[in-house]
Amino acid sequence: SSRFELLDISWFTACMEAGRPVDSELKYRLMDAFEVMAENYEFKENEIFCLEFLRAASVLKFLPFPVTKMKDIQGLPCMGDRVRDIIEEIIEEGESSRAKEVLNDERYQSFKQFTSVFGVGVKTSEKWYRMGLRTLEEVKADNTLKLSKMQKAGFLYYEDLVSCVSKAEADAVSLIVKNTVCRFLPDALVTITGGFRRGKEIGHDIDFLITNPGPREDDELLHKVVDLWKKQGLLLYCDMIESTFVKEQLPSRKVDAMDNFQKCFAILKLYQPRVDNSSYNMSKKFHTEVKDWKAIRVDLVITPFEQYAYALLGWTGSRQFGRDLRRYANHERKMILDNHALYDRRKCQQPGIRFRNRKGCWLLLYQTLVPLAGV
Ligand code: TTP
Ligand code: MN
Ligand code: MN
Ligand code: MN
Repeated sequence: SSRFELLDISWFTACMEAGRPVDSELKYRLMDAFEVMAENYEFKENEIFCLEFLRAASVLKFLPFPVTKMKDIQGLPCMGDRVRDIIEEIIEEGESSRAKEVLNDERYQSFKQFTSVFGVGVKTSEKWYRMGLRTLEEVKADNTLKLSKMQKAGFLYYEDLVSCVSKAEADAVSLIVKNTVCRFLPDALVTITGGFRRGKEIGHDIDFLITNPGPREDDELLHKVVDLWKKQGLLLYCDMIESTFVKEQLPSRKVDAMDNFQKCFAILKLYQPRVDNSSYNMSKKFHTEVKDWKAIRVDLVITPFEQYAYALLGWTGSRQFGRDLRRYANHERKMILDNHALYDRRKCQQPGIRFRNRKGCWLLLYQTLVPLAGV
C-alpha cells in the first residue's frame, strides 16, 4: 500500500524524504483552481469546503513527483470527490469549468474587490453586496455607508496596501521596529515572522514578534513604541489589542484559534529614497508634492519569554501549516498546541472532569507542558 496513506505530518515527512517538491505547469494550474474554489467557499462562509480545497492545494504543493494523470494522485490524503472532479477536468480539458464559473461570478468578483480593502471581511462584503453594491467605486461613492476607522484607513492607503511589501521594505521596517523597541527595552528580541520568516520574497504585511528574555516584562512597551511613532509622524493607523490572557483559561481546541497576546495591527509610513528624478523635478517646477513614502501594514505581537517558542511557531505560519500541526498534535499525539504552549492531554488524569475543574486543570496542564525541541 502507499506510504501516503499516513496522516498529514507523517505524509509531509515522507514527501520531504522522497525528494524536493516537483514544479510543473499543470500543478500550478491545479493549485490556482483550488485556491479560487477555496476563496469562493470562504466568501460563502462554508469553512468545511474551503478547508478541503486549501488542504488539497498544500498537498499538491509539496508533491515530490509531477501529476499528469489521475493515477498519480492515488492514495494521497485530502483528495475528496469535489477535489478529484476538478483534477480530472483539468487533466482532460486543460481547465476547470467550475473554477472558471467562479471567476466569472458577479458575487465572487465583488467579494474579491471588497475584501481587498484592509478592514473589510466577508461580513461587510455580504452587507454591501446585499445593498446592491458591486464595485469599490460604488462603495466609495455611497456616502450613506458608515465605515469603521480601520476601513477608512483601508481606503485611504488602498493603492499602497494592495501593492505587495518587498523583502527590502521588510528589512527597512525591521530596522525601524528594532531601533524603537530597543530604546525602551535594550535586551528585547525582535523577530520577523509570517511569510518573510518562511523565506517569501513578498508579503501583504510584515509581522513581528517581540519578547524580553529574563524576568523583566513591560506591559507598556507596545504603547511606548506606537506613541513614539505617532510623535515622529510615522504612524498612519493603529489598532491596539490588549492581552486577553487569563491564567485560568483552558487552551482553545479550535483549529483556527487566535491567541491572547497583546498586539497591534498598524500601518506605518515608510520613507523611500526617491528614484524617479524626473517627476521630482516636474513637481518642483509645478509646485506639487511627490509622495516619498509608502504605507505598510505591520503586525506587532508581544509575548512573555516562556511562551515565545510557541508564539514564534504559530506566527511563522503558514496558516495551513498551523492548522495541520494543531490537528496532528490533537489527533495523532493526543496533545493540544496553541500559540501559548503545548499540552499533553494524556497526562491529565480523570478525563471526565479535567475540563470542568478549571483552575486545577490549568495547573495540571502547565505541569505537563512539553517543550519543543531546540527552544
Ligand atoms: P499573516 O500575516 O496573516 O499571513 P502571512 O504572513 O503568512 O502571509 P502574508 O504575506 O499574506 O502576510 O499571518 C501570519 C501568521 O500568523 C499566519 O500563519 C497565522 C498567524 N496568526 C496567528 O497565529 N494569530 C493571529 O491572530 C493572526 C492574525 C495570525
Ligand atoms: Mn504576514
Ligand atoms: Mn495574509
Ligand atoms: Mn499579519
